[in-house]
Amino acid sequence: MSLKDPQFEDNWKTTAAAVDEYMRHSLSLWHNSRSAHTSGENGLNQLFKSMEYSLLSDGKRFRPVLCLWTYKMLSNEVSKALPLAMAIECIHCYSLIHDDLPSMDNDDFRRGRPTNHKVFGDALALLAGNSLLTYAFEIIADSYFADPEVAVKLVKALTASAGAIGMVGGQAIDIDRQDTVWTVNRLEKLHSMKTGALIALSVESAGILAKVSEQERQALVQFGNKLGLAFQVADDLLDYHPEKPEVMNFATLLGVEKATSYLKKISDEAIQSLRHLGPAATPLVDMVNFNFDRKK
Ligand code: GRG
Repeated sequence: MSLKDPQFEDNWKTTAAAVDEYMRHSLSLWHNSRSAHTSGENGLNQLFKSMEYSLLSDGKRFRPVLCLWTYKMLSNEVSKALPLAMAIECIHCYSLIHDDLPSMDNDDFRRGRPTNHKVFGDALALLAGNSLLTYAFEIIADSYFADPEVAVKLVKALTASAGAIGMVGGQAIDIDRQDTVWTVNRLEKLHSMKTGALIALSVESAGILAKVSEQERQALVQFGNKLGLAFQVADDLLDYHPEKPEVMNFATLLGVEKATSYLKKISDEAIQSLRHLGPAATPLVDMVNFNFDRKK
């Protein structure tokens, strides 16, 4: 399966376009509802522009699409999960803005254009990341307040995945690079936290919204963890440059051939973990296969 498969490409593009449309509309409503605060305040206007610059830029929307397809598999509709999918993309975008900063990876380009701090400066980029993170929780509260139990469970899942025992913790391990011996187990741990947690969250949170049983939720988490790791291994293979190998890269550690077999193994395991769901899980199986073949 790849984006060259017309049916898959159509489904992906349609879902990603719905996410983009929803995010554009919601952000604009949100911005307008705060116009009393922003009028005449250049700093605030710049902050909103900086948030918009990153959130509405040209990403794959892997996490929101995964969240929406999981929710659709469980409940046969998608619209209720759109705010959740947007909240997850807000957290993802904040992490990319902060990861690109000079004090982290110091990158100049992201999603085919200059990084947020290159356009708005380091300080505003930091604030745009902070605002996108808090905005994610405002979206959850505003959209799911009618079902407080679901809203609280979502907040708990989001904080666990995004915080110190999830993505931020993974980033902390990542920046502590000195005299460290990297094994496959340690790389798995690092990447399961740094990249995998938000991908697993995209699946698990859809389950929470659909009110699945605890047993089903655990099965979704297991699938999400496998897919999250597979996403990072695919990323490492795409990012591997033998002339300047990165130490924390599965392809550097294992070699390209073994890293590809490892990716195949965890992709197969991810697909196996969906077997009990039957044909309803086909879109998620397609996503695993898409990740295996992806070129960006
Ligand atoms: C700074 C708190 C903090 C966390 C940073 C996610 C992350 C943690 C850093 C990103 C570094 C990176 C490039 C990791 C590799 C995997 C990854 C998350 C790639 C970017 O995600 P994609 O490919 O990007 O889904 P798009 O742009 O398509 O959304």
